Amino acid sequence: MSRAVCPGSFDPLHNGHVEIISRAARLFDEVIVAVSTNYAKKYRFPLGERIAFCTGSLSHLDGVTVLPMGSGLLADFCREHGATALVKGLRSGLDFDYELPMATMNRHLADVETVFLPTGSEFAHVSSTLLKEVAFLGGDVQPFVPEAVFRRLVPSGDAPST
Ligand code: COD
Repeated sequence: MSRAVCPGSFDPLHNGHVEIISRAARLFDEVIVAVSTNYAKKYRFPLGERIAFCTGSLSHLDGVTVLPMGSGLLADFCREHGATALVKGLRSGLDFDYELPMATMNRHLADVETVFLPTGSEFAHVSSTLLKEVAFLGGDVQPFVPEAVFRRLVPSGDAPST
């Protein structure tokens, strides 16, 4: 039984995340989506809502569960849940430079391997931070987020007229 963790803030979940988690679910028997809480970080959406976005938008995927990660080490979370791999999406070389030291550290801490999946080109420019800014300024983010997230990012639920 292979078990992997897809970690993130998911503040909020977007379709780039969903795509990577879907692909991870094809590679591993079980995938745990671990939603982080870093008390030094300011989130737009509280943990319960970030978990609800993930649970609601990933329910069609077999073998995928959503759990809070807590505020400790991701390596400890992997050990506690018997996961031997982490799955991360890579949008660019910048992501790789940021992720590589963490991958090496997580292997050192818990003997957990990191599997990098290249992002689909349609999501290579997407991040939670950018979507929050574009939505706040009235841009159309509907193509990039699940419906439930769209309704919270754009409270009227309508795409802005262009
Ligand atoms: N397309 C595909 N994948 C994407 C995209 C996209 N457009 N955007 C993001 N992703 C993937 C990336 O793999 C990313 O890692 C993941 O989705 C989650 O993205 P975010 O932005 O929600 O999450 P982050 O980057 O804020 O999450 C960081 C972690 C929670 C993974 C990190 O802070 C962590 O490991 N924290 C635990 C503390 C710890 O152990 N620290 C020591 C590390 S060695």
